[in-house]
Amino acid sequence: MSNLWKVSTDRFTNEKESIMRNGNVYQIANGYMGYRGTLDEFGPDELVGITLAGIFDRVGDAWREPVNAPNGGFIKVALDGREISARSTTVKNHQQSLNLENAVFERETDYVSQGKTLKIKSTRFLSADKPNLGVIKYSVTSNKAAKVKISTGIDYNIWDLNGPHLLNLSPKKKNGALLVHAVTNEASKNVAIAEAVDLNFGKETHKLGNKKNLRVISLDAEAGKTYTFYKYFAVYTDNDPVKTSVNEAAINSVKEAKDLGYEKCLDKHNAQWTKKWEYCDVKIDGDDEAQQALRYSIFQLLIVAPVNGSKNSIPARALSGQVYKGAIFWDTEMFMFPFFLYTYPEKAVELMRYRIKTLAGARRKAKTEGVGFRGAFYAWESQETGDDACTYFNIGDPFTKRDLRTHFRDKQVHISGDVAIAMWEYFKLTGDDSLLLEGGAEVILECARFYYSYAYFKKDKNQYEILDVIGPDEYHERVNNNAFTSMVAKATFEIANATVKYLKQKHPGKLNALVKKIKIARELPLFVEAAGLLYVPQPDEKTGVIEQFDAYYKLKDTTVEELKARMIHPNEYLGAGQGLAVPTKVIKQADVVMMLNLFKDRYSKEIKKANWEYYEPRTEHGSSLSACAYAMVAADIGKLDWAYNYFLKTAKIDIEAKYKVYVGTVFMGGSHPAANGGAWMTAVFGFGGVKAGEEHVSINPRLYKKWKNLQFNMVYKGDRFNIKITKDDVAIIADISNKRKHTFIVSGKSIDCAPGKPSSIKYQ
Ligand code: IFM
Repeated sequence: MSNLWKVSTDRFTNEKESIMRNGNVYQIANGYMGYRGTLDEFGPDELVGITLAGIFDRVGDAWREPVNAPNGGFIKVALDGREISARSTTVKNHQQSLNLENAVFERETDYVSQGKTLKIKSTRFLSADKPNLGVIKYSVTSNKAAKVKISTGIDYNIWDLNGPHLLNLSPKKKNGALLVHAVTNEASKNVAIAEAVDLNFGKETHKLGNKKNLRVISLDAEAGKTYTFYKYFAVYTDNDPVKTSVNEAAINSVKEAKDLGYEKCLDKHNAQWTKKWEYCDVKIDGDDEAQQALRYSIFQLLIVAPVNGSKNSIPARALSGQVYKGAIFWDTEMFMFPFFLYTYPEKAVELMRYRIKTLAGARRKAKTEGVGFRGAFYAWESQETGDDACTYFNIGDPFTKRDLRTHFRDKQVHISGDVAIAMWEYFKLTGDDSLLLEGGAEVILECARFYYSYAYFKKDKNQYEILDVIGPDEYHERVNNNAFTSMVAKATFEIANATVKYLKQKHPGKLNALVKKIKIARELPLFVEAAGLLYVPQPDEKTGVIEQFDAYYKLKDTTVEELKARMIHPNEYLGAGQGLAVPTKVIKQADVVMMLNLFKDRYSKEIKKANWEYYEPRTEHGSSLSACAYAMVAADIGKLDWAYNYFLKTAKIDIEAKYKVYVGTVFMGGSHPAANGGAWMTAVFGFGGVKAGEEHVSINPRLYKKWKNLQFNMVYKGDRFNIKITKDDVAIIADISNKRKHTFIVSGKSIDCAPGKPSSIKYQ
């Protein structure tokens, strides 16, 4: 593989599905917005999307989803009066690429029209330095003298799944900048996009019409001469802390960028990217395929990391569009958060602040869901307020087109514990208690409170049970004693107890104030009792297998293949009321295996092996979250070939883009940041065998045979380390700026890593 920092193609396939998939593969983003990897001249038919983070809207009864902004990157050329587009003009050559080093998208296309060849070249990036800003360099060259017309500006024909979200779209030209202002349908939030160009050829006129605010540049192009211009666009909404108005902010932003110039904007952007990769890259020596897939996965996470101070989180389909309502699921805490926690804690904290911000919504959900509960029941699909965007009928039946009742929203209660676990991990691994004090402790106690009110106490058994839930395996709804969920609930009680203990010692005044504020004093001893008496299904004494939920063993044993052979429609959903998997043991995704990975220290290798071997043939992997759990546990139990295959499956999901695009009647064509996080976890936790705890970091390497070495950086308790694992040893370099010495335990051998001192230890 030639360049492991690039993803590229030299083909344009004029077919909607390919354009859709490429839109995901080549997307760029900067945490504030995503820009799909579409061509400059494209519009809503080609699914151009500039999806904004953290601003949502609803139209009528349709699903609430993130707002897509008008496209300030629009550029279309006409050659001798004929419009040029990859959809309608002969494409002689086409190349497009995504540079993973700095999230820069480039395309170069040679078009043939009326006997002339027109070369279009463009380069675009969304600034990592100024998150509201997008920058484009664009050039045209005709091989023969020609009349060239370049129409560029803002296209406010917007691709929406459930829109239109922007009303009163009003175009303007002000002091040389183009502007489109609009308000969101539901909350009347202001959204503005401005555009400016730096251009020194042709004659410019202003043109409005067909939902476009354009400048049209006409020129008599000389044969073979390249005409280049620079374009800046900026998006502002009421979510931004603007001093004047969103209009002013957007216009000022593009003017400033234009004054600074393309190269300087790019330099600043690149400097941010250098820092990102310095923290987050993972090097695999000896396996280019794995290296590229993993780097691409890391890239996917980096482009959607929330902007500092935004208190935003990462949606399950990132910023690749409005799929899954742009909502935040457990995907973030369980699959993406570990990557940020170990490499880029300033982003991890943002993800947690989002959960603090949405605690009120989680409280509302607890009160109103089912019979009404106490505490915090986090939204299954969370948007900006934390109220649940998940509907009770969340999947459509492709046969009848009727909506199917699903219980994701009301019964997938493990979500609250997933949040509490991440909150506590942040404290444990950073040693920074400020997050606990700014609301994290409150989140944890409210999650424990929720589970206490959800649990049943069975007097005859003297145990608490968590009944009527959905575990990660969504094909089996409303089950009792799901091992994963119960274990997460138990851990939540333990974490709540540990939080109280810690605050009592270190911040007694703050603890008292919190206990008073949320009136929880009477419940605290109950959490201690529940942590001890909560029932979690245990491994069978003979087989070691843990029953996924009560009476799972009574279901029909069949194979995934047999089940799939019975499908009538390629998109039919296997769960909900009547799905094919419901009466069988076939599960959608890792469930018990997910639990064994999450709580890896609590189970022996034998138990992990028994369960992995039992559940693996029964898992359909109908969710992109599944493969990495099987990969990590496989690595843990020494099934390295299996681990590797599952690793590639999770790591290649978005670079290969072969995923299904419909489940039931729901469009799912977006990217998969949870699987991307799973790829990083499999490399570092799985093959690297890294686990950071309260006292030390342990490393139990199990390098894959193809890999000569695995190298990565990590942060622990605020200090940075570079770790290189070879076949025989582990070399650790503690950064010179580290504040203190830390203990690493490599395959059972303890090693003290002092600032600036390289240490190496043989593990074979
Ligand atoms: O959170 C997941 C869930 O586990 C399976 N269905 C898709 C969701 C979003 O990725």
